[in-house]
Amino acid sequence: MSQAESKEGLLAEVVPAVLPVEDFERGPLVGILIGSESDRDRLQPAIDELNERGISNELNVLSAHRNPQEVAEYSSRAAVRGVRVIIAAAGMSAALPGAVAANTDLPVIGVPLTSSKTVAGGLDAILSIVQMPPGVPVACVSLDGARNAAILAAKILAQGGGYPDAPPRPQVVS
Ligand code: AIR
Repeated sequence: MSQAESKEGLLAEVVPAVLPVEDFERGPLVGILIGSESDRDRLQPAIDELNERGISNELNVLSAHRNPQEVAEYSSRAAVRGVRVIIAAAGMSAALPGAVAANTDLPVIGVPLTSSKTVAGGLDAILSIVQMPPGVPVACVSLDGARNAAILAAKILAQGGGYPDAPPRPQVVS
């Protein structure tokens, strides 16, 4: 097999300016970002929902304000790693979903979070996520709506044939 026919060769042709081939590491279908370690518990319902549906996921702690370069790097590499949806959650001045969307064409689902430090009960985070400028959309679920973000991610994946082989969901019999 020639270099051009190999996975590395094809990748180098498709994304030469985005990512050195040696840095390529396969990622999950859903990438979850949180702005702080203090947000972790509020995102657990999203992880539980994705796991129950058999959807691969990863969680990274990256703040739009404290780690802006890492956020840009993660976001710009996500698609080529195989990530198909990004869930970004933050409290207070929640720039994270927007900062992610500025660096990727993948769909971004924002989760506004309550925070012990908020002065606005979470409305600050909601407005930060909802009020994106024209041309850079992010979806926004309800305050602390981590589970809904995961369900929405599953629906997005189902549209593109990216839905993995998952065990059947338990049927609710009423
Ligand atoms: N945050 C962190 N960087 C930017 C923002 N908006 C958010 C976190 C968390 C809140 O600030 O998402 O909800 C408080 O973070 P910490 O680390 O001080 O507990």
